[in-house]
Amino acid sequence: MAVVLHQFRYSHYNDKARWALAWKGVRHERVSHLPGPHGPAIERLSGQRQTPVLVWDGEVIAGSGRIVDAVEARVAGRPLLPADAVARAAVDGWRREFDDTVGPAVRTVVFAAMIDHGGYLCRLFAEGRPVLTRAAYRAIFPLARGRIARANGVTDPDNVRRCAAVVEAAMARVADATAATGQLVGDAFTAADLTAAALLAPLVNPPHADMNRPRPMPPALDELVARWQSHAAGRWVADQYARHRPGG
Ligand SMILES: N[C@@H](CCC(=O)N[C@@H](CS)C(=O)NCC(=O)O)C(=O)O
Repeated sequence: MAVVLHQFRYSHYNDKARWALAWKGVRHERVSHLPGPHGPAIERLSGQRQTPVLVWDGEVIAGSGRIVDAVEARVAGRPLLPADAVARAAVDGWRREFDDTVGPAVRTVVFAAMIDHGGYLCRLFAEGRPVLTRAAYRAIFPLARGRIARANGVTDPDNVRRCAAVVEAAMARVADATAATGQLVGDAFTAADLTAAALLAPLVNPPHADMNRPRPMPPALDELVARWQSHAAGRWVADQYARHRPGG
């Protein structure tokens, strides 16, 4: 079995895919792409430009939700989707809301706190690359800054405020929904918890090697993380990583 995950480091949609693979114990290779230059290679591979893309024995699966479903379908045991139809509909509802609305809002709020710190962004994006690649990436970053800002919704302050409100509401809902059993649906870990915890992780910087961004962070990002780490939903995210995320 050959499984290859094409990914970005520290990316929350990518962490959904990494989490599903880890949860099911799927051995895989990871190919980290540089945001920006990744486009042509990912497009050749999958016909679109976003990561994550999983290649499983030659089959190309693009998109974190499709990857979670593919891993669930291929690997028995440790189910992420409940058999019960009502519980399954509830899991699907959480997944839809987080994939379509909360995930993009989290990205905007986090990028707004670091877009003016090119050195830090380049460090995040290019971590683990040869020194010359990192230097070249840093040198071209000022030219790419505008496009990165637009792509992540941070050029319009009204949009940043709207996304902050989406994040507030999502954190309140998660805190409320998990208060009774510790999970979003029923009392077992499901794809709803995996999706919500991974997509909220950039707000919390959970102590897991895949999502714990290097320090020191830009001051605005430090403040954002400190605020959400102490919120009930932020503690829930950290707890999901500690209890349900296998590996480092
Ligand atoms: N709906 C997609 C969203 C994936 C996504 O937003 N990927 C971002 C990284 S977190 C990306 O590849 N952005 C680069 C681009 O759009 O060119 C999924 O669930 O996988």
